[in-house]
Amino acid sequence: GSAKGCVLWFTGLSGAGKSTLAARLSEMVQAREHFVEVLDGDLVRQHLSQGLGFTKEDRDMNVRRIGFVARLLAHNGCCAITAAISPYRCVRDEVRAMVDPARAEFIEVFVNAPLSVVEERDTKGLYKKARAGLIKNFTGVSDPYEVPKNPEVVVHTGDETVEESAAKVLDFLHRRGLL
Ligand code: GGZ
Repeated sequence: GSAKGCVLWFTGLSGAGKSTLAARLSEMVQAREHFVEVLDGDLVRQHLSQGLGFTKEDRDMNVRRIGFVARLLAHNGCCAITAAISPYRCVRDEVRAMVDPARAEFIEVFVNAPLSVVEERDTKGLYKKARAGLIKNFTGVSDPYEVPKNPEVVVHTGDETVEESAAKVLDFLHRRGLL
């Protein structure tokens, strides 16, 4: 494979399909014999960001930590896939700026599923709890989500299958010569 690494930065609402897509893409990249690592929101919050909550300060800290590790991996040729809501544009741009373009590419993937769709699915029942006021500061309900302005890739997980969305991202990596 190519020596250049990448950060595949997924951003989107809870339940939009970031983790599913990250896992599928990881398989596809691995199948092309390229080093790949997934930094998934759940595991990160269990280990790297244990104790952090969902205030703006805590989310920003969480996203910066993920960005720091993703950068280390990508600078060494790995494809680092991240899957956190990362709701604030400013901090996403901050982690983008940490990546040295000579060593790796930062690819922002907007996992764009409308709130109506993720709320209707509500696979974990979190939206219902958020609407009932049982979870405070819930992204999309009582906390902001800032839509990316210039993402490299947009996937519409509300009307695409996982395979279709994953193929879009993989195609982008191919066209950039990263696989
Ligand atoms: C948003 C929350 C919240 C609040 C708990 N707001 O579907 P999930 O459950 O597994 O994904 C969500 C996850 C979000 O953590 P991230 O690390 O991705 O967020 S951030 O990037 O903003 O730091 C959800 C659950 O944690 N969860 N409370 N208030 N999501």
